[in-house]
Amino acid sequence: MLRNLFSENNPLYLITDTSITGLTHSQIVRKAVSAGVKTVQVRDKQMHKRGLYEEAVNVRHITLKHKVKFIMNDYIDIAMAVRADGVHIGQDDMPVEDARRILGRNTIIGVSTHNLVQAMEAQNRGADYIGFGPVFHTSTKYAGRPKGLRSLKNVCNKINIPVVAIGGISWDNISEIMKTGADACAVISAIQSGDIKANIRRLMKGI
Ligand code: TZP
Ligand code: MG
Repeated sequence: MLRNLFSENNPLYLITDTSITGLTHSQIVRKAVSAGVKTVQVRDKQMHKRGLYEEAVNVRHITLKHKVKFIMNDYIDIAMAVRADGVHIGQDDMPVEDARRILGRNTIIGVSTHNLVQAMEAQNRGADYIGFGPVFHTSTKYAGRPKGLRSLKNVCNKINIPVVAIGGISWDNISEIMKTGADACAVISAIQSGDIKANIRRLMKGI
């Protein structure tokens, strides 16, 4: 079941960033969901935990109502408390096996990776999907040198679990991303800079 994580849905994967719009996570999610996004990740490296938990509760209500997948970045406990569909963890977070032991088989675990070795390792350790990037230059976070479309394609060819491309994805390159075999595109600024619904419609046209 988890194998077809993104295929039957819209492959646009929103990651929230409240610093771009000044909106709350749930306000961003509400707009994105009404424009047709089917996977959302709540990501906040600054917010205190109580406030983030309350936002996660709100996002869970919206996403359940609209049958949208809700992935929580970093916080396994918040994900469990609100019954999120999954968590997304990075190279510096706890190993996938330990997250799996806590979360069980039915919770999606995604792992950020930046090269094929990390991607293979995440797959072998039991991740349900990997994020791979940054594919293109991004100003949203310091994410190292862009990996480019060729390495994305190579990872997609060699990895059996879904691959979510990330980093600098916008309406003018999203079709190239999808041609590499990526299963989904994670987008921050190209959705949240300006009119969220219009940006989503434009991105969806490019897929
Ligand atoms: N991980 C790798 S690149 C990135 C993250 C969180 C930021 C992507 O943001 P944008 O604005 O879509 O380039
Ligand atoms: Mg993390």
